[in-house]
Amino acid sequence: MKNKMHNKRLQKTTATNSKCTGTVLIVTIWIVLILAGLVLVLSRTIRVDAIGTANRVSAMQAEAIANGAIAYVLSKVTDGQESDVDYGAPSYEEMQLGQGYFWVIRPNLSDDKNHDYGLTDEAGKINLNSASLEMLLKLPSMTSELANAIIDWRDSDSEISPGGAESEYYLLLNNPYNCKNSLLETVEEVLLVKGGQHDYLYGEDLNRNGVLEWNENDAQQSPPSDNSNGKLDPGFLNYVTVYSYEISQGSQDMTNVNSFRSQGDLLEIIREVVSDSESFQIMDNIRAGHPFQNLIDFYFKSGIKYESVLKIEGKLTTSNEKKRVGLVNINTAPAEVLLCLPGLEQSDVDAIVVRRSDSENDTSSILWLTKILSKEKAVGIGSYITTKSYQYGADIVVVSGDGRAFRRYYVVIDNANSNARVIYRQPLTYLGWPLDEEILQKLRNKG
Ligand SMILES: [Ca+2]
Ligand SMILES: [Ca+2]
Ligand SMILES: [Ca+2]
Ligand SMILES: [Ca+2]
Repeated sequence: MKNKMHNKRLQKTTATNSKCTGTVLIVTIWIVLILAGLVLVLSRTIRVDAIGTANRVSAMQAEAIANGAIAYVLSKVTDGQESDVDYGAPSYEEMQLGQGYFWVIRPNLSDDKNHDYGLTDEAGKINLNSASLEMLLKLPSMTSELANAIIDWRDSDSEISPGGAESEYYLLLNNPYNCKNSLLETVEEVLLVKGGQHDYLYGEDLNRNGVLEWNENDAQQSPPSDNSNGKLDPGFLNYVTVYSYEISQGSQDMTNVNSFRSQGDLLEIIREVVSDSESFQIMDNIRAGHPFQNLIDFYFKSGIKYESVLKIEGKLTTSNEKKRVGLVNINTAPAEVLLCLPGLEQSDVDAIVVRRSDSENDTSSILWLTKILSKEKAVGIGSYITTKSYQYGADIVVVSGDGRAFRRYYVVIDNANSNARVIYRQPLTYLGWPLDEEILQKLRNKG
C-alpha cells in the first residue's frame, strides 16, 4: 500500500518533471526563435543599410556625371560644335564619364521606334512668346481656346480674346491665381493657361522620349490615356520653345535700309557690289520701294542681283531692334514648325525640306528661299525667319557605373552672348528610365 502510494507519488513527480522539461523546451524554442528573428532583423537592417549606402553612392555618382555631361554640352556649344558634324551621334551616345555613362537624346519626329542623339535647336521651334495667333493655331494638337488664352496670358492688357481668358477666369478656379500678363518663362507654363492640358502638350509620350512604350499604346489600362493605334501621337512639346532669340549682330555697324539717315552709308555698301552707274538706279528703286518689311522685300524691290546682295546682306537690316525673339531657323525647323509660318502650304514646306538638305545650296542667308518660294510667300515669312541659332536644348540621361542610379535633366543653353551658359535645368528623372532597360540590366549584372 505504502509502495503503491510511493509509486503514485513517483509517477506524479515524473509527470511534473516531464511537464517541466516540456515547458523549458518550449521556452527555449521560443528564445531561439526570437533570437533568430532578432538576428534576421538585425542582418536585414545591416543589409538594407549597406544597399542604402551603395545606392546613395551610386546616386551621388550619377549626379556628378550629370554635372559633367552638362559641362560637356556647354563646351560643345561654346566651341560652335553643336551643329553640323556634331549635331547628332556619336558625340552624344553612351559617352563614358568617370565610371558611368551619359546620353543626350532627342525624339526622332518621324520615327516612334527609335530616338535620336544630339542637341535640339530651340530656334527650330515656334516661340510661344512671339508667335502670332495664326501661327499658334497651326501647331499640331493646338486648340483655338488654348491659342487665344496664350495670347491673353502673355499680353499686358486685360481684354479677353475670343475663347481666351484674363484674371476673371483664373481667380474663379479652385486654386485661384492671376493671369500672368507677361511672357512665359517655361514651355510647361501653358499647363497653367486656360485650356492647357497634358494631352495637348505631351500627347501620348508620357516619358517624353519620342518612343512608343507599351503603356503609351494600351488605351486606358495604364496612364496615359492613348488611342492604342500602334503609333505615338505626339503633343506640341517638341515644336515649341520660350527660349529662342538673337541679338542683332553688331547692330551699330549695320545699316538700316529703312532709315533715311543712312542713305549715304547704304550707297557706299551697294557700290561694293554694283557699278556706280547701276547704283543710281538701285538707289532710286530703294527710295520708291521703302519702307521694306524685311530683307527679302528689300532684295526684290532694290533690284540688286542675287549673288551681289548675298555679299552685303550681313551689313543690312530693316529694323533697329537689338533683340529679336522667336525667329524660326528655316534650316533646322521640322516640317510641322515650317507649316506654322504665315502663308506656307505643305508643298512649300516640302520644297524647303528637300532644298535645304542639298549640299549644293548655300543656306547661310534667308534669301535662299527666294529660289523656291513665290515672291509673295517669301516676303510674307521674311520677318519671322533666320538662319542662325543661339539656344540649344539638351535632354541628358546619365547612369552610374553599377546601373543602380540614373538621372535625367533637360537643360537649355544660351549662346547669344559671348559666354554660353545654362539658362534652364529641369529634372526629368521622375519620368523613369527613358532608354532600353537592357542598358541598366547589363550594368547591374556586371557589378
Ligand atoms: Ca492679358
Ligand atoms: Ca515614350
Ligand atoms: Ca495607356
Ligand atoms: Ca497612338
